Amino acid sequence: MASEKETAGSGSAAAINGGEALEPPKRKIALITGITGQDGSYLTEFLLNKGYEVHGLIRRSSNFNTQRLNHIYIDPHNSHKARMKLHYADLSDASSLRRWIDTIAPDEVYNLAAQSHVAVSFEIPDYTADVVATGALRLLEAVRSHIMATGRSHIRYYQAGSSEMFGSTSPPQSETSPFHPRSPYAASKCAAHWYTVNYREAYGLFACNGILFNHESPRRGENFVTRKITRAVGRIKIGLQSKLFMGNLQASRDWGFAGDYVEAMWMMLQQEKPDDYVVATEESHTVEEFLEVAFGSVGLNWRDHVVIDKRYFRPAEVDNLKGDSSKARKVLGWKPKVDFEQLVKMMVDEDIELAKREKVLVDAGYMDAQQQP
Ligand code: NDP
Ligand code: GDR
Repeated sequence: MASEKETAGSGSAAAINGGEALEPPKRKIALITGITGQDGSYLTEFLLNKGYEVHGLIRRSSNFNTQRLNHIYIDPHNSHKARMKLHYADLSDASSLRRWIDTIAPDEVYNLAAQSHVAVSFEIPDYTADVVATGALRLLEAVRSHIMATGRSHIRYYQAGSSEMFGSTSPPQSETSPFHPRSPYAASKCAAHWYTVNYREAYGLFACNGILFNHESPRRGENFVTRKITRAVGRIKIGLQSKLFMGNLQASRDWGFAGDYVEAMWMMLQQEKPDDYVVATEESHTVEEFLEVAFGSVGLNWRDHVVIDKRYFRPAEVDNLKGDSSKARKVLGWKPKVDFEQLVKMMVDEDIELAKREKVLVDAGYMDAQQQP
């Protein structure tokens, strides 16, 4: 949790200059869409630590969707302490986006919201395009009209792009590799990428595309392959399940740690000029290798538990992603701190602890072993 004494910018809070007290530097204000997601939660922690005031747009759901933020949430009634504020909005609702941009008047806007599951995008293509592609356009337009109305032209915009845009283009993929999307999700991310480039070129908006390769963490959604595996490892080790149903094990991904990747997002917006950057570890592993390391780390053999189920294969697959992030390393000075083995171990360790807590509930009769909280 950030210290309340920290402030954005480089100066101290109340510098004295020749006996004259200066105004404390104003906090920078960030607006994050998708704040309740994996990256949103890490980015919020990162920005709070830098002294920012962080506003997040959350969508209405029938259950609370703020689990990943609970540990940093401070009741807004404690307004002098609460530096993270949440507001209802939706990427499918242009009026809500414009209203909050006008009200919050952010310095930096991070567009992380998305229907982010590739396989699900084949099931709900129309909705995926609306949120991922047109949603980004709505937000860019809200920022542009806010600048036109207020003259606040210093606003900076980050668009969450994806290695999925490269699709079937051979590795290593860099900023100059062609896009060949293989899903409605990836095609929508390509549209969002080009909307962002267009707003930069047409209106001079400080807008950056981060082309991020897969990044994971103990906060990863449970239906992405890494977390699905580490959740199963935890539950199998503790005796709550025995089988794990999987799809294509030969796909290869460049997996990094989400905590490292949100720093690159911020770094992009601190440069003199807006640009697009690939962010990747430059190491690729198959899903099978992930299984091997994750099960192996707790003395299990994945072959004793994994069952291949055709339903998890996709109509079109992305076979091999491995990024070339030399531009981000050179220009931003970014590099990953967590390697593949450390990432897998971090996720397995957390999911073993989670499974132990589930076991207590199962043994007490409060939970069915099949059920996951
Ligand atoms: P998550 O799926 O964890 O989070 C997505 C976020 O978007 C959630 O906060 C979700 O809200 C929100 N959201 C979904 N639909 C809407 C909507 N209609 N209006 C407003 N908010 C909405 O994704 P990640 O954190 O993993 O990824 C962040 C971004 O980066 C996404 O755009 C993703 O496509 C992109 N990306 C991710 C990579 C990765 O490996 N993680 C790699 C490259 C790009 P709710 O909590 O209510 O569901
Ligand atoms: P991806 O992530 O599609 O790369 O998109 P995901 O973890 O879903 O799949 C990675 C690879 O694993 C294979 N796979 C399975 N995937 C899932 N989800 N479930 C399974 O049971 C399974 N078995 C095998 C997949 O076929 C695929 O090849 C993620 C998302 O975060 C996107 O939002 C982001 O843009 C990209 O990463 C970069």
